[in-house]
Amino acid sequence: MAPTEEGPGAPEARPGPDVPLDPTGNPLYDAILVGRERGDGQLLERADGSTLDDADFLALAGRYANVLLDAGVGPGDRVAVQVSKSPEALALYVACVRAGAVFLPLNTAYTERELAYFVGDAEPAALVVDPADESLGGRLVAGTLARVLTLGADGGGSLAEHAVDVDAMDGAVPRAVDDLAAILYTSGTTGRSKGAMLTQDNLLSNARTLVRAWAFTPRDVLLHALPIFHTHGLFVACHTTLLSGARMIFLPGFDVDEVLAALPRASVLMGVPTFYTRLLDEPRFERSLANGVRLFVSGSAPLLAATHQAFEARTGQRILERYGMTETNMNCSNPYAGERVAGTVGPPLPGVEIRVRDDGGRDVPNGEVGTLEVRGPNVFAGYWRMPEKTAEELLPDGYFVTGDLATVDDAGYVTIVGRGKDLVISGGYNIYPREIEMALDAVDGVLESAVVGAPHGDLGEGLVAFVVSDASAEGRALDEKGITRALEESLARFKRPRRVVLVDALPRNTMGKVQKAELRGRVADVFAT
Ligand code: MCA
Ligand code: AMP
Repeated sequence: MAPTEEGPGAPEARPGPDVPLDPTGNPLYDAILVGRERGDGQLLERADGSTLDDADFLALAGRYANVLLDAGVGPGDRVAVQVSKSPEALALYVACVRAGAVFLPLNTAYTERELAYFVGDAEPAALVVDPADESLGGRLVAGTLARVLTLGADGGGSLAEHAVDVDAMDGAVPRAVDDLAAILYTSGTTGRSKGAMLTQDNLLSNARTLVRAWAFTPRDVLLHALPIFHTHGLFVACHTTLLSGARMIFLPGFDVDEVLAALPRASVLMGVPTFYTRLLDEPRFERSLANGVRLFVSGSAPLLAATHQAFEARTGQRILERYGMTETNMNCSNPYAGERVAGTVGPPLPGVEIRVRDDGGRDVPNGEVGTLEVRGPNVFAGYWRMPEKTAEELLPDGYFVTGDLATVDDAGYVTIVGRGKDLVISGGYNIYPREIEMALDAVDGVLESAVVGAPHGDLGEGLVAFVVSDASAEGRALDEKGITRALEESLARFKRPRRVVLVDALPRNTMGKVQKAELRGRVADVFAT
């Protein structure tokens, strides 16, 4: 399907000139400057009501950028960051852009063992962690030249201390559009995480497309309750705001009381489906609270049509569902003006091409299921130091194989009907069962395991592990609690199974492959209340 100039219902709002008053030669930073010049000078409001304006934010990012340069971070060097969400953490992202560095955000839930893999693989020139984790940071970079800096949720730490002594960077380090701006790790079916390399243009082109498609203007106030270590919270939410001159209410996370209190001051909410089910579970969430919100966006996981309908019944508003990936940013979106069809993710965004193919690589007709492939300026540059994996998923003609199963209808709307890849999405976090199975199999007394997702009212899917104990490991009585405890060191909390079922054997087909569909059937109701 060819790209369209305009998305369906694309609004009149235009981003305006692309060059700031004082261009720096760093396209992403110049776009942020243009955006901020368009606004009213305010950037965000914190949960406690205090505010941060553009001038202070940009000056802070400029000082952080010089601290990074002084720490030996050069253009193209990775800066790995595992810190709490805060305006200062966002300034650190912008500092990396200005310093020409490659921003590498890490989930705050990751354990030392998980972090060791990312740091070893990415070889960052600097690692920024919470002040309480300074010695952990030291262990992670031991034997390398990488510098450890700290940044706390309150903005304190060694980054801030060094920043006092330096001037703000004048402008930014020039970059080309195909230079890397970020690496985001995404797990894979083999259990080994892959670093998706995102260029300046990948991020910029998609952000500009979204600003236009979702009609962002400087009058918007985005209620930001997502984490900022993933594409959704960092690029989709922050870039649309930064580039359009809009403002944010910047909350540390999704706390239903804080969200309900802030909603009347917001014009846009972006969230994973769990945000919407949690709001609907809350009797205080009344239509009047949503009256000033012009756009509710959902993504990162399937939004049940029932949730879409219940939300409309409660608020009179139709959630706009969109579809993206770490490797591609956003690919498809229901229209801003036009019909938002529940259960679909809408047509491809302007500039994005899609095709749906069968296992033999042939295009399937509309209405038939196949693997979704996407192409466009949003598609990443490949996996960090994994040329073979890149070649498997990024085809010679530029299409990226998403691994999602989809249909397209005659109006061009895409429906994600399933996943060809063995993936569970829990509360918007992707979990690849292979990684969990590898951790389980390493537990003393476990012979083998299989992990599946089961429907979960709050999280969409919850993890269930089937475990076969090793009969030869005498005296090792395995139980659910012991197994879960044994995973504490190796896996972040959100990746630990919520149920462990001990079985004598795993069901296998004649080829010896574990029949996960059968296992899913066994636990379809396990989280039903
Ligand atoms: C927290 N826990 C979880 C999850 N989050 N367990 C499984 N799945 C999760 N997603 C753990 C906590 O550690 C805690 O453990 C227990 O579950 C209950 O925590 P609770 O307080 O209920 O959770 P929360 O802190 O309120 O978090 C739930 C959440 C959060 C708000 C849904 O997970 C979240 O913000 N998710 C958004 C993820 C996201 O941004 N995804 C975008 C990826 P214990 O009980 O032991 O203390 S980007 C992407 O996918 C693409 C590009 C796209 O299209 O956007
Ligand atoms: P990630 O690799 O973390 O960026 O997650 C990307 C995956 O999330 C996609 O390949 C889809 O499987 C899933 N996803 C994202 N948005 C949606 C959506 N609106 N509906 C269904 N699945 C989605």
